[in-house]
Amino acid sequence: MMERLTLEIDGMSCGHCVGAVRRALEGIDGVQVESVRVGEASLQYDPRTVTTDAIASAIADEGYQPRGA
Ligand SMILES: [Cu+2]
Repeated sequence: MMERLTLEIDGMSCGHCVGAVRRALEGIDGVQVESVRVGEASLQYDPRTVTTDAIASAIADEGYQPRGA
């Protein structure tokens, strides 16, 4: 069963940021990206495979600051 998650993300400003966040999310097992735009990402994830903390960490590793995870 997939769960939905929408993250607000600080520090994104342009298409490069959108691409970086999308690539980071697409690289996580158990994550299905729905949409990424400046300041926000929506996705579905499998809680048996991945935690919201791991998802937030992957975004933080790219240099952006997720909120609400
Ligand atoms: Cu940018």
